[in-house]
Amino acid sequence: MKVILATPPQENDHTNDAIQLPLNIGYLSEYLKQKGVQVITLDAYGLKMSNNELVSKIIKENPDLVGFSGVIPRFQYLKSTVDNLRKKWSKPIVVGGPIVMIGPSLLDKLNVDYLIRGEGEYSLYDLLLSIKENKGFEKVKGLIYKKNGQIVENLCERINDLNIIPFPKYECLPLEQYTKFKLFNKTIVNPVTIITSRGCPAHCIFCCRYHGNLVRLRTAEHIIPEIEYWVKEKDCNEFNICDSTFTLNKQRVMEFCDLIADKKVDIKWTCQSRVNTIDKQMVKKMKETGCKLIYYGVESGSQRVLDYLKKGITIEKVKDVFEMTRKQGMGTLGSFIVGTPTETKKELKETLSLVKTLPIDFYLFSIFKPYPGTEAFEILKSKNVKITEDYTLFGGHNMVFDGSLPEEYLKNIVKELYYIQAKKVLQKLKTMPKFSSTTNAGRVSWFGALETYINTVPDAGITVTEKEICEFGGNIYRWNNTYFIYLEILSKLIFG
Ligand code: B12
Ligand code: SF4
Repeated sequence: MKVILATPPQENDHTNDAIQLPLNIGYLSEYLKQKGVQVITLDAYGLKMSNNELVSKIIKENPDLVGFSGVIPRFQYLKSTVDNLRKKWSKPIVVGGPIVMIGPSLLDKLNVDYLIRGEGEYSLYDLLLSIKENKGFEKVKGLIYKKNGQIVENLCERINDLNIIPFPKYECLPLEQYTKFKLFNKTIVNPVTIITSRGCPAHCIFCCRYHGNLVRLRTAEHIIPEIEYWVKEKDCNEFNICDSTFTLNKQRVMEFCDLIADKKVDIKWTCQSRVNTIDKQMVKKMKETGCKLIYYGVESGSQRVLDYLKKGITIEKVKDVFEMTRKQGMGTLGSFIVGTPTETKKELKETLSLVKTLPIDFYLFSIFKPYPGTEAFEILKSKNVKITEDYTLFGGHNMVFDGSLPEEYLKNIVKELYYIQAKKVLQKLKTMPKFSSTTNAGRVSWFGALETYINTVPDAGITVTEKEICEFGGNIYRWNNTYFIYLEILSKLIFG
């Protein structure tokens, strides 16, 4: 059978220069290929294909099934792609990924044949077999479909042993476009994103925990060949480990670092952590094996709000861990939420003062979003709080429910914080050797803008003008969606 796996286009949403490899369709296609299925991957999101380009390509290839991977804020893009495709093509369409947290109503909302909830490797293959052999769909785990007009939801099953799932090699994708790009007349290496676990044991009410609470870890011995593949075969030695909490299991982190050191694999990497799952011994070892930056989910400077969010951490621990990480010479990135239901202005100010005093290199701010499928969504619904169904609004700095603090107030706070950060980043960048200018007139991109500011301002020590801060800060604010990638790249410029 022939299958196309695609991400929906982003249309005019960004003009960003850095993209990440799509793990979702990457994992699925690697598994299906291993089973002998012919697979084409079309990463319309990353490669900025238009809706029409994607649809024409699908029609030309005429597969037996198309699978789209979706996230909630991109609902509208997926819908217009499916609408366009449906006008000219009538074979089965299946949708998977976190967008399925919207629930079975998504079948009709998107006008597709199937949804797959949870991990897709086994389920997608089973679905293909059921279609091919014209069998029933009862045994396809996680499948949501219609039988005689009625919606049927099959239970989903977690993959227990991740070591038997092949890692993605993206053979259908133009790798060069993902792994390198030009900035300041230099070739910048864009990290390869890898994932080493699924599931998270924590209970944060704002998180969809799409892979469930049960944590499955790939062993250190299983991760190293993936890293070696990229280093040896593809000349890529920078990695972003995007597990929700890479540091969950200390022994595995230590084994991973030991193996990197033993095999003398020369890499740079970043990962995400939670302050109650890390210690000095780990950070020290991670640093020795090339870890440059740790991304901590902090969320709030108010203990009451942290407890409301069920984050399971304390402000004291946050302070200690940031201190310790900085002392080890490691870069830090923290993410924060403003506008949590019940949050007061006073509590929000506690977050602002925490951010201003923490030894933090970069931060990410978002306005609280009760995503469908989260505990927060259920809490608000049970209190009859109105939550928007315009899913696109979930993607940016918007208020999507009737919260306790006004939207404009929150937006201004986030802007102000990004301006403070812009100032710090610009100051750091300006102390570095001057980059030669490559700015193309009319090139509109976040990096283009950054490049212009750095290069057009005279070398006057580390003075940063108000105008620069406003423009740069404004861009950071505007490009929030892929901001994480930019922060990683900025950190690379700063930390080497
Ligand atoms: C890496 C990542 C990114 C990368 C994406 C890189 C890329 N090209 O894909 C970047 C940084 C660019 C990014 C951006 C965004 N992200 Co993001 N991201 C993640 C992260 C950390 C890992 C996702 C991942 O790759 N996992 C590994 C793969 C193997 O798992 P998976 O994606 O779940 O795929 C499996 C199943 O879902 C299923 N499946 C997936 N697709 C399909 C398709 C079919 C047909 C089938 C059958 C099955 C199937 O099978 C896969 C294999 O088992 C998750 C959080 C997390 N830890 O999961 C958030 C997450 C997916 N992101 C999220 C969001 C909201 C965004 C943004 C909208 C952020 C924003 N505010 O703008 C953007 C949108 C980007 C987009 N794709 O359109 C949310 C989605 C929430 C939701 N309910 O929709 C998540 C869950 C974070 C969170 N907790 O809120 N993100
Ligand atoms: S926000 Fe992070 S720590 Fe909290 S449940 Fe989600 S993945 Fe786990």
